Amino acid sequence: MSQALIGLGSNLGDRRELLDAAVAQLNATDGVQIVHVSSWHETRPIGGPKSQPEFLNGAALLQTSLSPEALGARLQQIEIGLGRNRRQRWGPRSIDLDLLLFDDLIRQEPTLQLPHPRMAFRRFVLEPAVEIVPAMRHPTIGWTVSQLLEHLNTAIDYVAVSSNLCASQHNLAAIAAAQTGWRRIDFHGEIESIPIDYSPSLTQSAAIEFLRRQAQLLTTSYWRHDTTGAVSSFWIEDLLAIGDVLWPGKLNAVWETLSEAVVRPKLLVCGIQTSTKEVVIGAAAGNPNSPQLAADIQRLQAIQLAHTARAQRPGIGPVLWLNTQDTAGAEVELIAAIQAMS
Ligand code: PH2
Ligand code: MG
Ligand code: MG
Repeated sequence: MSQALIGLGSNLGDRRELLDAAVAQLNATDGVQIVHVSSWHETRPIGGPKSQPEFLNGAALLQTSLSPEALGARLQQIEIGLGRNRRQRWGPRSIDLDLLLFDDLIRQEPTLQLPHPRMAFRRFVLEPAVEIVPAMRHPTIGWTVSQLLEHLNTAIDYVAVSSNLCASQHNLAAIAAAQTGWRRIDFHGEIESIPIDYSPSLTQSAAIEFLRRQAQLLTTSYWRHDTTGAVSSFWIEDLLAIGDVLWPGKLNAVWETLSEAVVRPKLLVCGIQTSTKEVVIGAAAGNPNSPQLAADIQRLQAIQLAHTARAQRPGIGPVLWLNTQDTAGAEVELIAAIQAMS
């Protein structure tokens, strides 16, 4: 038997009746028993068309002998039976049933993503979920549902837009700042868009100097007399990922002396490195005929891997993963994620 956490939402028709019907149909499914259902929460619509109706959101814990694929298919079947049609992403819907957690499974497939990729920063998901499964753990972030919600309630308003976003981090940080009214923090170094535009001429001592300057921009004392939040067009661990590959242990040793005073992002925004194409373009932009190109590409790939490993390690908190090929889509995702936290 597995435990599955489901998110429920409705903003069309008799929302309460539709949600209750979905729960009843789930419970009547062979191999599924409902264990707990949260109360229904009235929530502001996040993303999608303007002036769509308010949502009613909830969460349900169920016990199941079904596979995650079979449960996902059953959720869709119930959605269709209750009049759901998928005309528009994040558009109004009679019923939305999302598989949030399935035991501690981690799956990254087009048809099945576990945990749900946006659950960790959505208040409309976490507030109902904490009523029924406060101690259920998010398997990649490593925090419980209760800790995730506590994070939204207490973390300093600071969004870090990683420079692994292939130079779109500046635009995205500007959009996030405009959306929130928060201050922008830009780092104007010689290596603005690390690690994609990583320059082989970066020395260890320059990297340490940049790390110190970035840390200074992010010290808690910087926030002390200021009530608004901030958005940075870098993540301080961008540099550490370069260090992991080029000078193992060296930047980390410096970071240990600085890290305590540095504000951690409430939300980290990172690019998903889907192919090596970006790497090749980034490297070739410098010198397409360089005999060093193959070695540079290999190093860049290692830096990207180190970067992803850092962003995925437990304790980092919620991460919004963006497709670096889809700039317009990334903006929409980022705005919605920031709204979903408030
Ligand atoms: N679902 C979405 C997008 N926006 N907003 C609220 N308040 N509640 C939702 O369930 C919701 C949303 C995509 O599934
Ligand atoms: Mg949904
Ligand atoms: Mg859905």
